[in-house]
Amino acid sequence: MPQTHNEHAPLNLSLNSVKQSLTNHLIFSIGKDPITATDRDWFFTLANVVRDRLIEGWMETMRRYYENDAKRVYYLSMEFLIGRSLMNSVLNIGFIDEVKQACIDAGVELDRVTELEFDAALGNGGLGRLAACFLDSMATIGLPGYGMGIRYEYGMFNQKIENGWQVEHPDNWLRYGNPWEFPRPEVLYPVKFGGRVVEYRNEHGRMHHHWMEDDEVMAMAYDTPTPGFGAKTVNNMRLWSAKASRDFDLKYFNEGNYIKAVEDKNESENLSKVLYPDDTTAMGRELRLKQQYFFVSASLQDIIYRFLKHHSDFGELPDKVAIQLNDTHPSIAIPELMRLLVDNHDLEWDRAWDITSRTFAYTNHTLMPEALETWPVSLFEAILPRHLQIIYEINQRFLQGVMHRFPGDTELLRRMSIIDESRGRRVRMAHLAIVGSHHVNGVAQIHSDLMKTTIFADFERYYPGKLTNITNGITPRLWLNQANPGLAQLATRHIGKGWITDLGKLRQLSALADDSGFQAEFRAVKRANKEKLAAILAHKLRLDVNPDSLFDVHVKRIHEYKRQLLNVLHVITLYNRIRSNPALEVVPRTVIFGGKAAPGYAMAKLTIKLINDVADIVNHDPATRGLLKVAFLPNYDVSTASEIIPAADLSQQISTAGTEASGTGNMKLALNGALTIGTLDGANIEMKEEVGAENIFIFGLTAEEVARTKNDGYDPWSHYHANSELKWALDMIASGYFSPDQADRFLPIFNNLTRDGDHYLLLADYNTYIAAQERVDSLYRHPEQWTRCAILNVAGMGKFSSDRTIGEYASKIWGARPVL
Ligand code: 26W
Repeated sequence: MPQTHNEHAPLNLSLNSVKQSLTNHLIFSIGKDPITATDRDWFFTLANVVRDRLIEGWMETMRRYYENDAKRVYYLSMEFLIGRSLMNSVLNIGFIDEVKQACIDAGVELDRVTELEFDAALGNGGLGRLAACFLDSMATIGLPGYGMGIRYEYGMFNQKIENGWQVEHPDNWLRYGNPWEFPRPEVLYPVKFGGRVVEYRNEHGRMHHHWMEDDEVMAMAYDTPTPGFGAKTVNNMRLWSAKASRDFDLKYFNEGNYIKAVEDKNESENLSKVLYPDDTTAMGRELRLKQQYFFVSASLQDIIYRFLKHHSDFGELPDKVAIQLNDTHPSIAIPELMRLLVDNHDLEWDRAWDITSRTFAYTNHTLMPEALETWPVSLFEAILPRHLQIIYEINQRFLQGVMHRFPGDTELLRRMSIIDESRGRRVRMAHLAIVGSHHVNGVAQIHSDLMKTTIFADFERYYPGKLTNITNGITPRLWLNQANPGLAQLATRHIGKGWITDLGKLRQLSALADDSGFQAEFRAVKRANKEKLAAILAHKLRLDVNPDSLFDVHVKRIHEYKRQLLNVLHVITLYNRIRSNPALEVVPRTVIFGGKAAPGYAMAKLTIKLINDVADIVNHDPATRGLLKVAFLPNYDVSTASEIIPAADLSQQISTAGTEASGTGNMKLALNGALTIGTLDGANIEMKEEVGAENIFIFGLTAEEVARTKNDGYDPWSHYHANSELKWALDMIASGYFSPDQADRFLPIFNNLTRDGDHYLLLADYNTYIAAQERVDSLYRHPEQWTRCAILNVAGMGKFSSDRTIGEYASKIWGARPVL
């Protein structure tokens, strides 16, 4: 390689260098005089200063991987929920002090400027944020990991609350430009759609398939450097944007139809226009399938191009490339790689299949039947006719194997088939992903166990050892070091800063759990964080809350299975107790909700309205004597999460047991010193093991009991009639106590929880939930005991670093190693 890469002017992290860059960028990149520069100009200036200092590490990293011929990991995901990058990069590079000082010297208010960055909200929730934490961990441990996804022009909608209702507003996050991305107009791949398949025999008599597509869209790469902690390794996230293909335009231009050509150009560029804001039901929407194939096809072309730069034998592909499918969303990659190998590179089917199935692995993130993707065969036929043929071939060979092992079991074949014949022929993407992958993992132990015993039980029997568990994690860089500098500095003062890259070190804090001096410091940090959040609530909601009250936090997507309504039933119960007993000594509480509802999910949207209507009544009723406040903080996203989580005392993780695959918010809150009130669901179970049963408030039916209860014929009315406080709360909802302007507004909620069967067993768990909340109150009355417990929660979160998670993927699934 030519050694020309070190000839540019040196950049460094010294204060002088940073100050020089700041002035230079403001003038020469932004084109502004310091006299007229706005805060936004300063944001872009700072972003440029920081970006400059990522690039050398980025290039060095890419060279290092190239020179080592390292095995590369491609994390294919429809979603990357990154949030803001400025402070993350500054902290990972490690020059926060210099940046702060340079800003002071330039008269720039850093805190105000960082607020101007739009969140990169290219994800819905847990699955997308997990992908972002994984990128951070891969870079931190030096693993050659590439994020690949879609550069949506509009990310997750902005949620506004109007008159208590959620209203969605478009997220035009690229409006002022994105300083972190590098457009690569030369990295451009065609992606085809539609048409038909022509079969022919070549001169050697071998059958060939030629796909005569009728649409073509170009995928253009945008690269974003993603630094690990210390920024020794700077990995790449490559997102694809749809551009109209020139050929396609020409067809109409030649016919003289200029307007039609431009219209079609717009249409094909719609592919990367918007993120589907739905993580609850898999709607078989044509545009979504096209988005999936679009980014998968471009990614695979790119992966193969890079592979072929130093290899010629596709047999080596599984040794040089691991592709992780983040849920089934990119699982069209399996037939696509088969197509590329068989149709374009002339490999025999069996050899291509061996290569393909040793390259892919699939992560399942949900057991909920309505979220499992299936596509109508007819839609596939119309958009990806060749892929449908390949899926049929995969399925036929697979079912032959099943038949061979379990002769005569046609029911088994029907259940395991990639094609569901029962509901008007649909392609089951999860089955395709399992058959085409060497490993399939769930995201917490209970989830993986349930995966093996319920939805994928047949596959567990057929492919013993293929299904496995890798418990989720979160990055300590964002969720402690950056979001909670007070607690981070406290930990560092006492145990050193090793925890940032080795979270297990937090265990050392257990020794300080009873130390009154440390307790006081710990409480002071929490108190300061609560004051900051109180100021935000005052500013955004014009709501005054008492920072000494217990901050009870429930933040996550709004979904029936996550049971925000169970929390509301507790709030109403508390309200009734306070009102009816003026002498009652209650622990003052501020109950904080945050989360978005899928735009088409009526029950979730009505839940938001109920929370806001309850807040209206409760917050203004003098009978509460200020002891109870309810707040719905709008537009829960990565940035607001970073403000709320450090201020939480109590973390609500109350999904019906067996429904929340893992949860990751549970980990973030506990890492920031909140105690968990939760069910034995998802990663809560493993958190309990780590912090000890005495330091977590567990309640409710277990997953087994939930299954049994449903089996035995669950009757919500029996709970309604057996518990007067529950009945009272439900009747208030039904009768319009909280909606005096429209008495029947919340009748659908009442009906859902009673007449319609209370699918998520809120009423069955109500009693134990209320009892658990009483235990919370009792403990909160003893600040030393509470603080001890909170410290032990922080100390016990080491397991839940995404560094540990990524280490397990690397060794158990990817066969990849850090390249340092
Ligand atoms: C519309 C199709 C669809 C269906 C499901 C889109 C997105 C989904 C995701 C699987 C939803 C999701 O984010 N699942 C969450 O994944 C987290 C990371 O593993 C887990 O911690 C959560 O428990 C799980 O709900």
